[in-house]
Amino acid sequence: MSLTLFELRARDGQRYSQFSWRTTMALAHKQLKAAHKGVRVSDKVAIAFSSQDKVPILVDGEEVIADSWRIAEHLESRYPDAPSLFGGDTGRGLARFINAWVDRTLIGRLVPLIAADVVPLLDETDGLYLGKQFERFFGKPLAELAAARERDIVGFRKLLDPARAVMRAQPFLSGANPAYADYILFSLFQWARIVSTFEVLEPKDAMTAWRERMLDLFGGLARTQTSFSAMVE
Ligand SMILES: N[C@@H](CCC(=O)N[C@@H](CS)C(=O)NCC(=O)O)C(=O)O
Repeated sequence: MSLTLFELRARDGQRYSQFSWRTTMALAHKQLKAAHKGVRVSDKVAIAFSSQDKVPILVDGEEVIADSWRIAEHLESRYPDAPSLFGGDTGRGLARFINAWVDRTLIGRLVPLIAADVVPLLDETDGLYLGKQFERFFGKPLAELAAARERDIVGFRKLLDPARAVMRAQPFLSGANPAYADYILFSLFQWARIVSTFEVLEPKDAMTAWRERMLDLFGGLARTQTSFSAMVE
């Protein structure tokens, strides 16, 4: 078995792709080791072998799988004896809801507040590429988006209420232990802490305590291994 994960790398090695963090956490959950290969966001030639233009991409032996959700499903079916990412078909169905909630609701409300902080972490070509992509997507200059963030973060925090209610009752979204639904939500906060010093969560928020628990998982994997060089084997 040989596993390679292709993910984004910033100029100084920061592993800033939020979707790739879902896969990194899923691999750790499954107790699988992978080689991590960094790619630049504007370099589509490096990932042309996957017949699409986004990361994460997992190469598992002869198989090439793109898209974090599809990768999670692949890991679950290919490694059934390792700890489960979903806890069965019902859990998989509910995790799919969390995937859609994060992708369709939360990302669009947090990313614009922090997008301006990402560009200086990239080299010139990548910075221009991603900056333009953000501006096209959110329809405003990055500086304008960032200027409103102290106000707009309040609305984002409110959106977390369903998750916050769960955290008051149990330590993880998935119950007593973390699973893929937690990794999906966590990827957004992990991205934010890698690219920005902006306080997304308030210190006393139950979500902050959950984020700390997530950072502690797998020997502090997400807390310590934010830099690409630390992951190269
Ligand atoms: N639905 C995909 C989204 C992947 C995605 O948007 N990846 C971003 C990085 S976090 C990317 O590769 N962007 C490059 C581009 O859009 O050119 C997944 O879940 O993996």
